[in-house]
Amino acid sequence: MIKKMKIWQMPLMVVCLVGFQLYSDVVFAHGERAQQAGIRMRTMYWWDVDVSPTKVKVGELVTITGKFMPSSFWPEHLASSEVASFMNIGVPGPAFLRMHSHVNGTPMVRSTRFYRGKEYHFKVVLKARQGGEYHVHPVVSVKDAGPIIASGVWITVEGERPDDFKNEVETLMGDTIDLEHYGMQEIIWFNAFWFAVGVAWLGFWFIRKDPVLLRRYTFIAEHGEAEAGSLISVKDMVVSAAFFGLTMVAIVAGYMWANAKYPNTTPLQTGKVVTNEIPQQGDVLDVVVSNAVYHIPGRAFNFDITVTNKGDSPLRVGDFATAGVRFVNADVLTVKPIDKSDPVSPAGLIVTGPAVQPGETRTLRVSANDALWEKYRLTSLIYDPDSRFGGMLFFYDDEGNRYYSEVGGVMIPDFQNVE
Ligand SMILES: [Cu+2]
Repeated sequence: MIKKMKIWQMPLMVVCLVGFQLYSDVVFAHGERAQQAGIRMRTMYWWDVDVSPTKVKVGELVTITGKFMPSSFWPEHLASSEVASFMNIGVPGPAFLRMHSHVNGTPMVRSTRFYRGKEYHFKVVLKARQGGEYHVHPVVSVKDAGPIIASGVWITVEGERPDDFKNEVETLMGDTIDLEHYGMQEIIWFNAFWFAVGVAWLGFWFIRKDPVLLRRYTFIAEHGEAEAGSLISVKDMVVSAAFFGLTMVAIVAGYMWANAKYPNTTPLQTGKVVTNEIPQQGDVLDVVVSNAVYHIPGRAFNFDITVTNKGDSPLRVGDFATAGVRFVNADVLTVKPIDKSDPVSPAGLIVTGPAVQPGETRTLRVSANDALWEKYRLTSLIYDPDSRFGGMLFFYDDEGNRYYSEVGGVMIPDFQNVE
């Protein structure tokens, strides 16, 4: 039975809706968990992402640094980061200005190629432009594949943008221009002019005794297309010719005006840069994965790793990172979440077996175990036609040195057994 809502119930409903919005953290997210789990797990591994400071005033700088590696298990059906990629920061709206961005010390003004299995270090400096609270993600935009994001960090920007807020750059001609307002008047005038032309053109056809569309449609339906010519009067032709002439004159005049006002211009640069190489990790360990099973009732992902330690100190597994989510072995390291939505499980990784001694090959059981699998919608991997996973295992020696090893393979779902 449907009841009509009483008037006093309406404010109550509004309060409820607002309440849901405030208390649900999903509404704060911006599609970061929407991408297929397989894509998020097997495209980019991100680690050591650091944002400082996380609280600034309008006009102050924020530095974001971190490391990433395109996965060797990059899905076949997805366009590769080796074709064209662009390092960026994902923020809702024009809340920051990007002052600098570097990958391996190479300026990232243009696109580049990021190769699978190679480590890259990035640094992006932002200037706060607008007050608010923002979930900021490092992003690599891959041509034809879309944005591949790291987990986000909340940044609070205090204050409002003053009217004299400046975003100044020096041109190649030595002039200093403020990009906040540069060319704004011309943009407004050009748009207003063409809007007026458009309205006048439509007005001519619609505000008349025999308006276009329906009247003419019925006329042609009755008399056939051969008679269509009789609908166009001499006045129609004169006005159309005048509009055509005016449009041509306006285009040519606009072009000549722009050429006279801005005699030196360069086209937008679309070439690719070659990113510097940095020293990669040495040949310290080999890891082979087997028996990767996701236990659905227990929300636990278990796999065996056969580790060969080629270094000279014992190694233990400290954390497993995949799709921006991090499962930490509390026996090896202590990690605190950066903020309220940092997807880290400080004790979510259980490793059965002792440290792997130098020269030794040993099989260990790894279990990544947390509700984050559900929260980040990674469990949907089991419904993919290609249920393969990828991730990064970090090993630590007694001195705290860290070594990584990429792991991946087929993940088999287990719908019944709880381990
Ligand atoms: Cu976000």
